[in-house]
Amino acid sequence: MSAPPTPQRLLAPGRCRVVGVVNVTADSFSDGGRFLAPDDAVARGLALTAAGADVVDVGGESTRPGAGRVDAAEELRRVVPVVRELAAHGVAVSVDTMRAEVAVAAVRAGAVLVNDVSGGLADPAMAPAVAGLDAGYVLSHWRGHSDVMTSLADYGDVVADVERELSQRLDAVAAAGVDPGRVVLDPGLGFAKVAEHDWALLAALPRLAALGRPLLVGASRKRFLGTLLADGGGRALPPAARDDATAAVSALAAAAGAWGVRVHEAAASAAAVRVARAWAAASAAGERAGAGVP
Ligand code: PMM
Repeated sequence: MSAPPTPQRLLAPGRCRVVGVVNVTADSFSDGGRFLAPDDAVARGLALTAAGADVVDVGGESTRPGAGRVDAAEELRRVVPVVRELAAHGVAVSVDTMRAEVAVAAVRAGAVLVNDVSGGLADPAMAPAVAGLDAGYVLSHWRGHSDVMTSLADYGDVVADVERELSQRLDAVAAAGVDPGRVVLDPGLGFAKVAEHDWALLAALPRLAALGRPLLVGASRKRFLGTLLADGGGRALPPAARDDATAAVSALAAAAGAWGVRVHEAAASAAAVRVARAWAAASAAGERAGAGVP
């Protein structure tokens, strides 16, 4: 059993990482209730790792549209034992939380990445807390909690607005002491976004990469894939049937240079990012040969 990678090694440029999701929740939109028992959550994390996940993202609070919040004590109770056990197995663990208190406890239990979908906005203590931790920080674009976010999907130019708001948050967390070199940015697909916003942001990954930080893409099983693949009667494809489309996004996100893809099923996305990598390597070799470079 090897030790989990350091945050520096985890964030180093190179191949696109597969971040497997373990929701220790009763009400997440695609897997709520399946992994609420700690043993089931740990087994799921190990299965994701065996299927090719580089990181396992453990969350104790659902962020689906309309969801209410769980209290901090319950979130800690759900998350910390699972993080500790997976880290003890050598798994690189990320903690999906908006609370500083949970982030600190999870890193003490062995997590190497704090995944904050609120980008530090939900808890003013988050950025100062992360500044004191030896962990990476995923900063997502976010405008408000799940109970109100649908009403906040109002943009002039979604790409320009998300780019500006991410950049402002990056500056804010840096001002609170977080080393920007430890930050991964995430466009926050589905968070105060409708389908056209999600597609526009995926298409703009190269532009968002110009913010100078690695990018994480969380498209897995999201609504915009369900509506794309709706049946003839206009009924969205259900979440559990969206994994093929998710893997297609993983290939394209990896080809666009994403640092990572956050997914509920790891095997197909792990294959997809390897295909993208082989394709990119062959393209680069072809270009060198065309230019006469040995
Ligand atoms: N989406 C969900 C939860 N956490 N974290 C990041 N960084 N990016 C995301 O897009 C994201 C996230 C949505 O809920 P789920 O856990 O049920 O997929």
